[in-house]
Amino acid sequence: MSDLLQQIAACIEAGKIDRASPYPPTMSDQDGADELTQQALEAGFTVEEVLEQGLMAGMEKVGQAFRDNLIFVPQVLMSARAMSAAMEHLKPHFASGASTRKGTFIIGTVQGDLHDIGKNLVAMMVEGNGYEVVDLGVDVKAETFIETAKEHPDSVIGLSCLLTTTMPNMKQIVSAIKESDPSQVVCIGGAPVHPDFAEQIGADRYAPDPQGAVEFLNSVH
Ligand code: B1M
Repeated sequence: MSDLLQQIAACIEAGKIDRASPYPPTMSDQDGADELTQQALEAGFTVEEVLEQGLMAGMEKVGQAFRDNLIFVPQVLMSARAMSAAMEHLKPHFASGASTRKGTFIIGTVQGDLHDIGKNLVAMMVEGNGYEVVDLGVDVKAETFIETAKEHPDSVIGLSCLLTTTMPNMKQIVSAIKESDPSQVVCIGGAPVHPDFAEQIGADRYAPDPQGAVEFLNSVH
């Protein structure tokens, strides 16, 4: 793997946002995820290479260290901030430039869950593939999804969830959406969920990744 992509992964792992950031002290006066991502794109690395071999590779290590109690929430938050700063550089590369939209995708992380990096990636890629995206953010209640869908007829709702403890909330939200409008199409995703769970809770589709969400939307529209 290239040095530059390894450096990006190291910045995500260490929570080094940008050159100006004093955290971590061992990396002061060095470029952070922000500058290095820009440099990688300018050097000709593809968005996919930067995302997979840089950002996601770094975040994977954060996840392992967090699980093993080697790092704690404040450090993970710094990594998340570094990742968000880097993702800002990827956004323009996903922009479709299409003047007419293929449809509307309403996305949010379910109630009780504050993880938004994966959800933001899905939103970015779906938008880049020609859909209008209404991003409701994190900790979103069933009523908010339902009210927003009423404002956007023929939309598809996407629910993200990263915690096993918020999977029951996802179930409750899908039930409430379907009760309000049985024809409302709902797609779910996130690390702990799987196709069988989608079927059990009455969601129309499980998407394993952003591309899966795009493919599902293309099949609906
Ligand atoms: Co949290 N956290 N976290 N965390 N966190 C996990 C999820 C965890 C697996 C870490 C671990 O123990 N190894 C663990 C969950 C364990 C479990 O449920 N079994 C965990 C925990 C326990 C917690 C807290 C409870 C910790 C605590 O307080 N003691 C707490 C909960 C807070 C809450 O939500 N109420 C918490 C807090 C946090 C931070 C706030 C510090 C931070 C989030 C910051 C943010 O998002 N702005 C954080 C982070 C960063 C993580 C890890 C390290 C990384 C998550 C991430 O962004 N991954 C994570 C460990 C891990 O995942 N390895 C962990 C990168 C992202 C691109 O991947 O989100 O999976 P992901 O998205 C993927 C796919 O899942 C998919 O596409 C994306 C791209 O491929 N996808 C969809 C996602 N949504 C989709 C929707 C779709 C389709 C595909 O269609 C609609």
